[in-house]
Amino acid sequence: MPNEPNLLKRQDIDALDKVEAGFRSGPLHDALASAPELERRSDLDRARFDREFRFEKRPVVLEGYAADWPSVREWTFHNLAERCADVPVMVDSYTSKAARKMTFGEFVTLLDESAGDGTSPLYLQEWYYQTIAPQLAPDMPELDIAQYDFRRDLYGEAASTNHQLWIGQRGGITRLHQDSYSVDVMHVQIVGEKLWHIMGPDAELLPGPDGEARWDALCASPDTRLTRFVLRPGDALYLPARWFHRIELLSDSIGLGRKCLDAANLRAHIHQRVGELLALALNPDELRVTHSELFDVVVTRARALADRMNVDLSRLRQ
Ligand SMILES: O=C(O)CCC(=O)C(=O)O
Repeated sequence: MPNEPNLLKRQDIDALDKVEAGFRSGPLHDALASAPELERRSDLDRARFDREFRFEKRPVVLEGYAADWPSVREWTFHNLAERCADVPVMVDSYTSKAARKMTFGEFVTLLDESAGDGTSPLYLQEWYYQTIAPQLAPDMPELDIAQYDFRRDLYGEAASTNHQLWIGQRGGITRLHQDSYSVDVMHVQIVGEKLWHIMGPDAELLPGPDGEARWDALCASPDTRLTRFVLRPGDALYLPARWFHRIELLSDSIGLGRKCLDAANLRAHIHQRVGELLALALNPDELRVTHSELFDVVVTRARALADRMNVDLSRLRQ
């Protein structure tokens, strides 16, 4: 432990298991109930949002901001299943042992059959639906507050519209993490409710004198800025780059995640992207061993980016 001053920023599976265990029992779990609630605002237009939150890098829930979206007004698991019956999806993709392919129709049938049977909740995480189920896109119109997303200028239209749906059963969890590449998170709740715990980018998990992780210190430290809130249908969340977040489904739930690159974070974004590509190009064998869980993800992301940017991987220049 003394050599691991900040478990929160470690990426390996053991460290992530310890972090998750801290959320389930012990001092962190006990303190979470009294964490302050995130500010909720229903009076923000784009200019005010920019001024009071984005330029200040302050998270906020924009209450009811997407309440008139067709998806928020009309979607149910079953009407989605009728519209996407044969679309292939990868369920529980975040848990390598549980990950499995099925059609969206089969996924919804499985949700019905397994509800309340005591098995692990099913979660279709990070579903990039736009290319495979484009019929859903008009139900989730662009947010005007997200127009600052610089990825369109950097990578082109297709690469910038990689929004994801998160569809799962009550009890499903997305573990504490930070999004890569210094992008802001925008998340719209469509169906059901989700509990979010967020922590500032400077959150530190320092060992105490006995060498054990001091979870209680995590709650008390102002740098951590541990905050909680429930996202309800029609709510939109703005979470600035590098904030940690952990999500728990309070009911069966559908949410839309989209990322925004703030031009203010461009330097950090490019640095991380280029760093990752250089590591892949120059050090693949070692990375495969030291980052076995992450390696394939990074390669897949790099391939998707090349594809969306029309990069011919068999050529050096074009
Ligand atoms: O809703 C979830 O389970 C996770 C969402 C998330 O991590 C995101 O939108 O960045």
